[in-house]
Amino acid sequence: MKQKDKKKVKRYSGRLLNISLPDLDILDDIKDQALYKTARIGKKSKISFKTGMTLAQGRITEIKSNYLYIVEVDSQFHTASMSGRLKQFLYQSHALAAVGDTVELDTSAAPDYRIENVLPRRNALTRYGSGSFQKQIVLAANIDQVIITSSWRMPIFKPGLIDRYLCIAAIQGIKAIIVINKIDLLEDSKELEEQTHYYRDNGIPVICTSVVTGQGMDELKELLANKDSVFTGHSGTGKSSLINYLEPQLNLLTAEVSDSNEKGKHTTTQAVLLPWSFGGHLLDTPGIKTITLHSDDKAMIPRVFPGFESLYDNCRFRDCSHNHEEDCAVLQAMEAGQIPEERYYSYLNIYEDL
Ligand SMILES: Nc1nc2c(ncn2[C@@H]2O[C@H](COP(=O)(O)OP(=O)(O)OP(=O)(O)O)[C@@H](O)[C@H]2O)c(=O)[nH]1
Ligand SMILES: [Mg+2]
Ligand SMILES: [Zn+2]
Repeated sequence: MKQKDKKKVKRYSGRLLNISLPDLDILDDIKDQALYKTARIGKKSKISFKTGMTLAQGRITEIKSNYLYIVEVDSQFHTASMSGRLKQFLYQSHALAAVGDTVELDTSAAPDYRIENVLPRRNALTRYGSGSFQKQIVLAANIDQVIITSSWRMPIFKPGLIDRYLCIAAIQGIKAIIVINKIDLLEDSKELEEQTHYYRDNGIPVICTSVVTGQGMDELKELLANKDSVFTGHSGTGKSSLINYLEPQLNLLTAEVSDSNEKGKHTTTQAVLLPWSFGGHLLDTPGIKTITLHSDDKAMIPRVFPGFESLYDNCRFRDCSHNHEEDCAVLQAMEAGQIPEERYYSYLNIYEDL
């Protein structure tokens, strides 16, 4: 609206009469307190003036739209909306809440459920949009481990993406497990050993699985039991297939990988938190092409890249980027053959990308 047009808009000047506003004393009580007055907006969103609520604690299992969520309370699933107060104060965080968040649900007006509080997160698996404005995307909150799912062939094993995921997990303090699926397509076990021993040597579990032969499935199940795990990785690597194998009644949608370009069809489109019958939860997620780290995390990469933690302290410079510096323990380890060149260049690739 132009400035001069604005003047033409007439304000309603009458007074509102005969409106009864019950139960406003409580507002005065709280709003006059010095503590409320000086609180920051983020904090105010945590203070509710509603009365007569019945709050139940639950967990977000699925996000239907910006403001509509599925919340599990004692194994019952409810569709719930976000309270206006949270919408107003949390909108800057792009996503009001993430799958896995613990929330307080007002059940007093059932079946109209409302999320009245999002409780603080224990952790969050986060990635960032590419582009200069790095929008935060929370994949999951309050989880125990991330299952980095790759396939040996169809699509071909790409350790570079695994390295990225391992860095993200390390920065966010979440345990990571590497799954190499479709191991029935393996022809040369020496090649597999060459590509994976580095991770095992550095204490990262690597499990080779196949839903065709059942190889490795017991081992995988053991690691998943009684934990909350997020399955992530390229489209078509078999995330949904692995889950279906372990929990057939879930019957998740899967689709063949294209023969010509070895690309998955992005079959899973929603991240949904589901319970395992053997304890714990799973989160199947849509396959993604690449993952971007936040530029603020750049300084962490030389320290958290798999296998670098123990070497980092031996570099001469405290902020060594393991690139050109003198007396760099990582460069020395690579020259001595302790770090495969491929892993080192994968590190440089991630580091220089930021
Ligand atoms: N040979 C072989 N094929 C498999 C195996 N696991 C899955 N597949 C096939 O791989 C294709 C893709 O599997 P999905 O489970 O849909 O893959 P996804 O990772 O969930 O893919 P998105 O949902 O697109 O991210 C399907 O045709 C599966 O039958 C395996 O162990 N061996
Ligand atoms: Mg899937
Ligand atoms: Zn160094």
